Amino acid sequence: MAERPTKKSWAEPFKIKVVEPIKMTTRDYRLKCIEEAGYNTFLLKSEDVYIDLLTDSGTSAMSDHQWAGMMLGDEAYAGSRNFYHLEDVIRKYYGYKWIVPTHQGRAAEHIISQILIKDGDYIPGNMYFTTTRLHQELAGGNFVDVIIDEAHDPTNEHPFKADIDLQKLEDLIKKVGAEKVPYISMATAVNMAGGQPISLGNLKEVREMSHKYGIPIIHDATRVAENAYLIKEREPGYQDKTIAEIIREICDLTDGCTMSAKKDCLVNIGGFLAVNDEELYKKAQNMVVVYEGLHTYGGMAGRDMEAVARGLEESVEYEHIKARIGQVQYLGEKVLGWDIPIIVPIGTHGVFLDARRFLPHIDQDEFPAQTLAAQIFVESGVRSMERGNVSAGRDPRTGKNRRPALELVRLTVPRRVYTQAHMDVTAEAILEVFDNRDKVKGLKFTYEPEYLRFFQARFEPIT
Ligand code: PLI
Repeated sequence: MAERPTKKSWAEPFKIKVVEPIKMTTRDYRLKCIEEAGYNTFLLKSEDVYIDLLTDSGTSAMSDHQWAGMMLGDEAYAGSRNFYHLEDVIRKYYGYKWIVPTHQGRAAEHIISQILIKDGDYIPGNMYFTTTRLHQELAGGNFVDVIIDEAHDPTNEHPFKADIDLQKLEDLIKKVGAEKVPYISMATAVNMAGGQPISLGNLKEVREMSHKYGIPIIHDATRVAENAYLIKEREPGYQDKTIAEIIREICDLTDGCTMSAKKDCLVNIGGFLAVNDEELYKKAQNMVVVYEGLHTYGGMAGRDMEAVARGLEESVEYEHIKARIGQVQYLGEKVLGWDIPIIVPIGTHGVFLDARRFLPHIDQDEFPAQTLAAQIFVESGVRSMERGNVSAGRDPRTGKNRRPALELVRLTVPRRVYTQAHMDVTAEAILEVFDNRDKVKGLKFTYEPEYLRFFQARFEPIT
């Protein structure tokens, strides 16, 4: 007889209404595909992918309520009713006063960076994100990582690895002077650290420092609901709070946010910038008409804004977020059970394989994580993403690869898209690659673009 369960199972709070077929291909076919894609999973065709864990960005399944909202799109050039609905929802859940819609997160990053950063400024943040740092640098700024050291250690089990090291932050402010620090760049559920949360205890202390030196906090709220769930799970005093209450507490400790709605907000496209300062808002509102579109649609259609508004409301529901993170943890626990090296604690939006320990024979300048992502695709048809030396890019001062401490492959779980069976198949595929890891060889560039090279770079195997 099978063992009786020791804990209660959970299930997704939805049933499936529409399905999209996916196909399994042969290993030979996939080898051809990855060669043609220059060993970069971003350059594969989606139809050649079996289980697509490239990203959780824009890949969510929308609810019937969101799809119904799409039919209520008000496509007026100016003053769309969907914009006002979106504005109301953002004000209600995040509490920011002024909202500038954009087509996605990086457009909001571009606008805030251009407005706030002056040449030679320093922007402290809890680990870099690719597009965020690039926009800060393009505006003349220098990003400085002030996340706690634990975040750079994949084996460290600190429950809030996205916390800011207050000493590092204050040292920087004292060294360069507060006038050279236009804002603190604080992300919730830090992506490049493995989807690790910030604690409210830490954020309150960061807020005190921000007030002490008169430096605002700009929040990357892309996965704020996921961070809120882990606060509820892990931070003393928050167990009885709702996800919505925790989100509001986070946002109230900051001065504005950039948002890629393509993640938490359960849509395929969309984003916004939200701020409390009216002068800043006016500047952003004026800039958005240059780069995106009128200030009541940014880069979104009316129907897209309606889907974001409805998705944001769904994102704060406890049953949704519990199942979402529960599925990521299910996959993580499965691979961890076979001693496959991943980042612990398991994060919010994906399982991050530690390519340094997975492929210890490959030097970081031969791109172990890039290599591993390509190998996983060849062996199984599962698509993942490199988050290591290729993503980190070159140091603009030295021109050398940055060789970040974390060399990761991200198995990112889209929201409401795959079943537990897909997670089982994925875990078994990773195990198979792990068993044959000694044979895998590293990669070298054949083409390296100037900006965000991981998206379009091409490689070939080192023979
Ligand atoms: O892809 P965008 O432009 O909507 O958003 C950029 C962006 C900003 N911040 C964070 C934390 C992100 O994760 C992010 C985009 N992330 C992608 C595309 C990802 O695959 O994780």
